[in-house]
Order: sequence, then structure tokens, then C-alpha cells
Amino acid sequence: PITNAKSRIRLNQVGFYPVSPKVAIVVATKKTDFLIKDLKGKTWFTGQLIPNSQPAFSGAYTFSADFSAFDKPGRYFIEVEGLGNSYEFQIKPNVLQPVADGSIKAFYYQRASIQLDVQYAGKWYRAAGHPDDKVFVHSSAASEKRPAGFVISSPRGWYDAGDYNKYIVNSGITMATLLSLYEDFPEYMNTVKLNIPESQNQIPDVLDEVLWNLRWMLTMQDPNDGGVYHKLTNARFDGMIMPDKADSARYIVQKSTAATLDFAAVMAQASRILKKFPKQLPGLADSCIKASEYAWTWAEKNPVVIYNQDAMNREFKPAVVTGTYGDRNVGDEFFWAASELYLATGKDDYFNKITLSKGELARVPSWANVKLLGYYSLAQNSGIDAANHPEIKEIRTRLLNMADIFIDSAANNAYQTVMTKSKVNFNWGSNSNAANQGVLLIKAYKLSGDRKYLDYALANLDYILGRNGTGYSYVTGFGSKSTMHPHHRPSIADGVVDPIPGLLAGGPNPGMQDKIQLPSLFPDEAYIDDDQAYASNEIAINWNAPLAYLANAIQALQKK
Ligand code: 9MR
Repeated sequence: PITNAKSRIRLNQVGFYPVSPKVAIVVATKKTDFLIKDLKGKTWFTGQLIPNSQPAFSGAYTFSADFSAFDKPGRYFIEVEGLGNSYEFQIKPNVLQPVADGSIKAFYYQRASIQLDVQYAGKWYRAAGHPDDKVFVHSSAASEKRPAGFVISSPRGWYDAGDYNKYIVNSGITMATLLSLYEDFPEYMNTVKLNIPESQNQIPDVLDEVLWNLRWMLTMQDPNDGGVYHKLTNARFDGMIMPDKADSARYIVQKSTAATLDFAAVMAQASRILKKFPKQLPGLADSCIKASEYAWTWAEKNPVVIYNQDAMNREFKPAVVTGTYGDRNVGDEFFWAASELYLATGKDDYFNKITLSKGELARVPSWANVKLLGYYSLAQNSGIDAANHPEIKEIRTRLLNMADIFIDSAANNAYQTVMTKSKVNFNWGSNSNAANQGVLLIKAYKLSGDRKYLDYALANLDYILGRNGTGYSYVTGFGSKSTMHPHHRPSIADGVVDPIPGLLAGGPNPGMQDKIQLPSLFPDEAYIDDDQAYASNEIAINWNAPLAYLANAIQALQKK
């Protein structure tokens, strides 16, 4: 029936560049014609649906409506004969710029310790929350220079997700991804203006935003030994209240190897990038590299201090029940930190810590799996003499192999994307897998110049913006049918109908760890736009960062 068509014709609801591939996926039973019409109903293009060879995970068959050949800027919808009309979309140069900007601006809305003024935040303005100028050391031996009960100041930083805590491990991959965005596309990122309080200074806005979290991270290092505290947190999650109403006691919990190495990697990468701004940020790059090497020393002396919340709670009170980010395997963190430290210092000692074992790159990076972040930096930094370091050539080959495995037969599945090839992509935060696959494909494009990688990166962005098993655009504020009820405390508590914009929902996850009934348990459909559904509809900084990378990289690389 016609009323159903909007949910059966799945496409990037924001739109397409004139020269880019343009595909909508139609869940239908017959091969018919489709028309591209403008808003007055005039037909500009006709084509025929093409059946896709594999069904969706649900068993349903899909067709592709490919209108790549049509490139006239304007506003349109698709009419599928016998089915009805799609949501509206645009064709125009820079069409994805608002999404690209919005995905970074989202971090501004996550800032702790500052009020969001109406001139920057619009209708989402709010009071400051969490000054974090009086934070208790929660769990630490009495023999330490900072025993339990010791008070530190640890302001700024971004709230991790829908909750108001600040976690070093998850800041690691997030910061790396945003710093790489700047490092990989400096010319484009210099033009990106986000209307944040620092927009008038002489530092690119994306780096100003990164600095908000970097300055917090620096406070999380114990100046007595270089170790880094795992997280800054409440004992329990807050209710659905605004940040300024959430005033329960704040703690930093024990130092961990994972947090310390993630910190070391971020600070080394930051020092490399911030060095380019000596006048604007005097001394900061030096402080970062010092902090990084100090952290590395601690990690070498404490190579297996794993964060174990249950064990900690048996010994220290109050019990802490917030997110754990409890990574048990820190080999990849050592690899990543050594890579970044080598690139920042040129010291062979760090390079010698890097060993390439076989068959280790099956999955894209995640908060717990950061080896690829080291690969990315080593592969791209032209300063390394690849002839004297055969590892660099090997790393480049491995990255391209991985990209080839991704795109192999991706044209056959029901949505024609890398993301929809395999069920394994659909876990907690699945949309970040789509974005991180896109990041890897962009890196492959930069290494090879082969356009097929760029096209598949864009297809994964199309996936995020509506070409998927639910027909949702998973980015708040973008698309006709987008996430409206994310598990995000400010969006729930602020009394504003629209959620804070630019946030990426976690996405389909049949795990149902939140016990909220889902309308479907097929991997790519296991999603509900419900603010209680934290396992499929929360937001998180480590999910927004690869979206920001992908959308901005596509903007930077599009043919105008
Ligand atoms: O993103 C994290 C996911 O990989 C884990 O499976 C899950 C359960 O441990 O936790 C997710 O991270 C959450 C964190 O622990 C607390 N803040 C919200 C994060 C996103 O849901």
C-alpha cells in the first residue's frame, strides 16, 4: 500500500552530491520502474529496479534504484510504480556539510563544566554541570601519595555518552579519531566553523573542541608516578536529569594500564599536531609529550593492571556501578602507544616495541581494540623512512587487504554496503562499526587513490543516514525519519522536543542488554527509538567521532 512506501524505500535522507553514486534500496516483490520527481511532481529521471542477489537478514528481497546518472541539483523524491513515494532528498554540492559540521558540534553539547550559551547552543542552551573541581580519589592504597579520599581538581572533558561520567579509555579512541581527522584533512578542517565559544581564535574549531577534552585528560595523570586514573565518575548513574541537577559526589578510580597507554597514545599524537600552533598554544605540545612518556614509563612498570570493578567494590566504598570499559587485553594498547610515541619522538626504542603478528586485523577499531589506530598513524606518516622500516610497507599492504576484504562482494547484499555484509557487525554501538569501516576505507583511498574505496565509504554513510534495515537516519536532527528519543540525559530532560542534534544513535543490536522489547531481532532491524533502550539507542563520543571523521572526509574528498 502507498502509505507504506516511505518506509520501504530506503535512502540517504539528507542527499547526494551531483557526481556521487546515488542508490536507494526498495523492499518490494516486483521489478518495476521508478521515477525521480521534483516537489511539483515533474519527472526528471526514470529507471528500472534491479534485484539484489542476496536477501536481507530477515529473508526479504530488495531492489536497487540506481540514479547515479542523474546529477541536476534540486529537491526530489522517488516514486516506485505500484508502491508510492520516498522521503524527500536533495542533490547539491556540499550536501553533507551540515551533517559533517553537526557531528563535531555534537561534542560541544557534551561538554562538562561549562554553560552552553544560547548564541552557540540555540534552543539547547543550558546551565553548566559538573565543575569537577573537587573530585575524590576513590580507590588507592594508603601508601600512595594520593590515598583514597585525597581531593583533586579535574574539570572539563566531554560526558561519555547518555550518562555524565568521563572515562579515559573511551576518550582514547575518540580523541585519536578526531585528531586524525585534522591530521588527514588539514586544509578542509581549517575551513570548518562550528560556532563554538573559541571560534574566533586562531586554532581550527575541531582542535578547539578536542582541547576541551585534552585538558581534562591531562588532569587524570598522577603527577607522582605517571599512571592515569581509569575514569572520573559518580558511584551510580544519575536519573534522567539535566547536568546542573546532577550533583552527586565524583570520584576518580584506580589507575589502569589500558587507561595509561590510551592516554600515552593520545598525548603523543596531540603533541605532534599541536606543535604546529606554538604561538596559540605555547608549551602545550611539550607538556603533552612529557605526559605521554611519563605515562609510558608507568605502563612498562605496571603492564597488567586491569580495571576490575567487582574486585574494587569488594575493597572500597561506595560501590561504583557505572560503565567499566574493562579491557583485559592490553597488547594492542602497547602497540598503539608505542606507534604514536615513535612518531612523536623518533626514538627507535618505541619502534622496537612494535611487532607485526599474522592475521590480527579482522575487525575495525573499538574502545577495547586499538591496534589499528597505530597502523593508521604509521601507514600515513610520510616522515618515516619506509625503505629502512619494512614494517611500514607491510602495514600499508595489510590495510589495503583489509579494505579489499570489506568491499569484496559488498555489491551483492540487500543494501549494497560493507556494513550489511555480515551479522557480526551488529553488536552494541553497531553504527560505529559502519562509521569505522568507512574510516578504514577512507584511509585505503588515501593510500591507494582508488575511488572504489571512497564510494564504499560513502555507501556506509548512506547506510547511517537511512539506507538500512529500519529506514531510520540514525543521526539526530538529520533526515525525515531520524532518531528522536536517544538515551541521552540532556535530550530527555531539557523540555525541548527535538533531541540535541548531530548525535549518532548506537544502532541495531539484537543483544537487548537493556531488556527493552525490540520490534525485530534480525540483526540489522534490532533497533527501537526509545529513550530507555540504552543498548540500541544511546549515544557515545566514541561513536560520534568516526561519524565525524567519515562525514568530514567525504566532504573534503568529494568532487565538487
Ligand atoms: O560501548 C560500550 C559497549 O561496547 C559495551 O558492550 C557496553 C557494556 O559494557 O558499554 C558501552 O559503553 C557504555 C559505557 O560503559 C558507559 N557509558 C555509556 C556507554 C555506551 O552505552
